[in-house]
Amino acid sequence: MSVNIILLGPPGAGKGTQAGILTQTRGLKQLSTGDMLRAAQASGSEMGKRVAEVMAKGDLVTDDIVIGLIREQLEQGGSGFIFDGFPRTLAQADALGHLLDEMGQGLDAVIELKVNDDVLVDRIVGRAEQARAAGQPVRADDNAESLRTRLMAYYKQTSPLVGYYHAKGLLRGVNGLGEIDEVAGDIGQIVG
Ligand code: B4P
Repeated sequence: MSVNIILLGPPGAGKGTQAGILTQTRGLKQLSTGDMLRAAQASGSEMGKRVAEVMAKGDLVTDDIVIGLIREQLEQGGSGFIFDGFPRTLAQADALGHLLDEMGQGLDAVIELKVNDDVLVDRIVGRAEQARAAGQPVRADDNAESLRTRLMAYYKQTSPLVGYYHAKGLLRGVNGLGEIDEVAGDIGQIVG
């Protein structure tokens, strides 16, 4: 049976990590707006150039751009999606609801990964240090200053989605502080 799931949580909560695991274990299709935006930048497209500075600072990209990216993916059809880092605003959440409605589909669960700020900072700084040590490129937004902006954007613009989805009976909280496998196990119990 295919399910549509949202992974919600602050930067570094492990949304991308857990979405990757779900694609392997459940065959769900990962729709990561962060990855799509980074791919647009890497391609040198006009849109990629427009979002580069916003993302490097840690601010949210405009709703119309990210909703457009998700619409393109959903128009290709299918079911069994894992929305990774989308929606991040109430406008995006409303748009997703309409897009799924049009496809005759809905959401099965919204999984909130709960991690405290200290751990988020350690993880993101750790990822930057690991990349540097391996001679790999460091994400432009993986630095202390951008992270502060990313956290502020989360608490101001994205955290209202917790109440929004709770009211719809879809919200499931998961402790994101455990080892990656432990968190995956808890998510697996929800996804079924
Ligand atoms: P994203 O790409 O979505 O990145 P993120 O929220 O910062 O990280 P995520 O939670 O996926 O953490 P990860 O698994 O990588 O967004 C980047 C930017 O794109 C945004 O700031 C914004 O500018 C833009 N954007 C994206 N979507 C948008 C939208 N819808 N609207 C507007 N703008 C949008 O994990 C981080 C690190 O922690 C990794 O090193 C990982 O290995 C480690 N880790 C994960 N789980 C762990 C665990 N359990 N224990 C220990 N370490 C763990």
